[in-house]
Amino acid sequence: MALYAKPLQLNTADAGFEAAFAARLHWSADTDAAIEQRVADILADVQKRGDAAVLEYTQRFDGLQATDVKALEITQTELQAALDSLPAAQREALQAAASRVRRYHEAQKKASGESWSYRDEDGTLLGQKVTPLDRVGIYVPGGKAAYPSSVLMNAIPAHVAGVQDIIMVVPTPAGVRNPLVLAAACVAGVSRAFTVGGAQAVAALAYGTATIPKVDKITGPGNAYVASAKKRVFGAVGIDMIAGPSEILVLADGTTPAEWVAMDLFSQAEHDELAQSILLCPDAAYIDAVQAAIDRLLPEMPRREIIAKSLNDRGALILTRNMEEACAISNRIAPEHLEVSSRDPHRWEPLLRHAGAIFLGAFTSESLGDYCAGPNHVLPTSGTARFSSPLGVYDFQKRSSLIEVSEAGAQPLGRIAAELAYGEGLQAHARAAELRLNPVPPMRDTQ
Ligand code: HSO
Ligand code: ZN
Repeated sequence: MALYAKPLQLNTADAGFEAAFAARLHWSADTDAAIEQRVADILADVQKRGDAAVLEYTQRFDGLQATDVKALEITQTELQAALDSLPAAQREALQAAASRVRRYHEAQKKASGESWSYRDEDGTLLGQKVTPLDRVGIYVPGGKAAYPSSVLMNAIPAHVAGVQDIIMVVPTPAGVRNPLVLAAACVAGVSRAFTVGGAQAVAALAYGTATIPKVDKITGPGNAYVASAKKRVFGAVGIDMIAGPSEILVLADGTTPAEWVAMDLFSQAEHDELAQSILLCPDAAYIDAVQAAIDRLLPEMPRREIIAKSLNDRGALILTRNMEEACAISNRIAPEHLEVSSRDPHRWEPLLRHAGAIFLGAFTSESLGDYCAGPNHVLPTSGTARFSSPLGVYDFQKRSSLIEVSEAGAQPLGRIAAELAYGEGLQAHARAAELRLNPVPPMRDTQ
């Protein structure tokens, strides 16, 4: 069978554009009822039987034989040994990526993650105190999609935020550990790691067992079981997001070599058959050149089967009337990754409002952002960039309001509060405010 990748070609000037565009974008997050039920059972069982249940599921699903969950812990010595035994080039790349990601998140903390306060003229203090979460759990997928880069992207912002305990869980089928994942955990400052995965790992982190500590928030991607488990434990603990398939949108003015853009589309498509790669461009000849580059380059790609399926089922090359229209369509899609592959990216950037990450200019391939530019690669998918943000230091912090009312400040505030409290029929509220007035007024009836 000939292998080809022909993303759907659309033209915004065609009458059928809107319908074809909507159909191509559509992705259903429908969950499977059987998975939901199994996950609910596993969560309840781990909550009830703790370590014993974790051990049983780990044996059953991952074929890991152990007599006790303690034996599933990866020690700091083992994490360090994994780092030490990497080939030097890989170790250096991991460390270089980690330090750039750390620097970016430190800047993020400085810009928006610090406590602040101000005083009224009468001395009353108002402010916001920012504190890190005490303990977080990081889920790292095993198997096909075991990404050491995702260990960095989850653990480093937690570490920068000041989280004391970062607990990593990673499924380890048949006990085969991924040395790059362990090395990344070491570099990123993970405190403890367990070779446990699936819904049972999420349950252990959410409820705690004798061996695995209960955390305050669980972050990190996972399969359908993990996603379902995270949704169910939300409330008992915080979660980051439920990620859909990965996406890239390239907005091109036709000045970037077509091979570069074709490879950027491939780089997202190779993640997953459900991944979505879209090109928006006002130049029909350039769209043909990208399609020709796809035809030329695909046969060389080891993951060509996945790439082809992703591009054929979900990809699109869209001819627009002009760059302004391309920007407007990009805003409607609100893509996870948006490349502005243009000679003049700063001309278009002000028009772009909704995207997880915006990559400006021909040299900024998404893959640089995936690994080492600095910003986080855990990004909102499926249009959720309309209302949410990349994973960041702020996801590992929380805020408390601070109020200190001076005696002078209690006078005007007491009168305002009492008036509103009587209006709400809440006399104790009114009196609590009035007792601090000088002189204390007589008590009123509520109206
Ligand atoms: N593009 C992926 C992240 C990743 N890429 C990890 C390579 N490794 C989701 O944003
Ligand atoms: Zn990627």
